[in-house]
Amino acid sequence: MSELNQKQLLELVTSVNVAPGNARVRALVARVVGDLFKTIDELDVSADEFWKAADWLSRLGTSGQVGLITAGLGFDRLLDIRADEADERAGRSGGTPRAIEGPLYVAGAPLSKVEARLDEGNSAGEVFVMEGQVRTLAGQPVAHALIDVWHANSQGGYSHFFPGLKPYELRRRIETDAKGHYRFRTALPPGYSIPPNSPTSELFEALGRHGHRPAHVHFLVAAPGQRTLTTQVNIPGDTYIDDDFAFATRDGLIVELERGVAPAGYESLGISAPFVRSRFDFVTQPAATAGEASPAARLARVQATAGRG
Ligand code: MBD
Ligand code: FE
Repeated sequence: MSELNQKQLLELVTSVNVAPGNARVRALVARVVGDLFKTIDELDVSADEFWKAADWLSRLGTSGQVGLITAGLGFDRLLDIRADEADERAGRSGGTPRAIEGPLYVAGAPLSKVEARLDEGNSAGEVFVMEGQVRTLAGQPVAHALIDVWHANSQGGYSHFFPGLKPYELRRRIETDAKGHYRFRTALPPGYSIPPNSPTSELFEALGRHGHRPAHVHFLVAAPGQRTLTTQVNIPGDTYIDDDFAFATRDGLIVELERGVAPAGYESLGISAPFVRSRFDFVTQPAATAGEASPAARLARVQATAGRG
């Protein structure tokens, strides 16, 4: 092959092909590779630095922590900001704000009607009940909405990602009643921290950043004809409530806690002593397309559209 300068190399890398390939992928790769070539040149990246980064990426991939890095570097929130901007341009507003899904969702949690216990009797932490209604923008109840809820245990760990939890522990799907009502019992969660001694912690240490999220509970709320809502609520009083490593906390998503609520009426959730309650209604927008009403989380969405570029 002939001698090449940097510019000629980039030109070649982004143009050689034996088939058209996928135009969108080609455009994105050309842009990203071009930006990286430029970064390497302008910041005078050494070969050792480059291969150290490549090794980190390989280890990140095998660790399954790519989603922690996307969240911690702001990409997940960026996509939400862009979705909010697109909504504003389209004149769509109102309802419960969206908040990032995060990397720790697992599809297929056990399904119950109207109420559920997420903690499976494993009651470390304060007894916490969240209850409310799913409503439309016009205030109508959303009958038989599906609420997928998941959160961390008292150690800040999520089932399927952290040792010592049962499959689907602290994960449930709850179908609301005809009036859109739901309620669940669980243990009031603490915050989350990125795993120590991991590719993720290596990067955050090098950036001089912490890897903590304030206490939160995740939701995916879906119903026919309604736009699927991915959101999170935050528990007030957490040190990191305004300093989330994933930049995902939002106004309107910090719940109020009522402490010392009398147990009467909560017997079916195994409650016989005062507990902590939060009332929270989810308000969903009308779906503009059938796809918007799909109950699929982000991974299932991309898998469903795989091959469409
Ligand atoms: C979490 O629990 C989380 O919600 C996000 C967004 C990133 C890492 C851990
Ligand atoms: Fe989380």
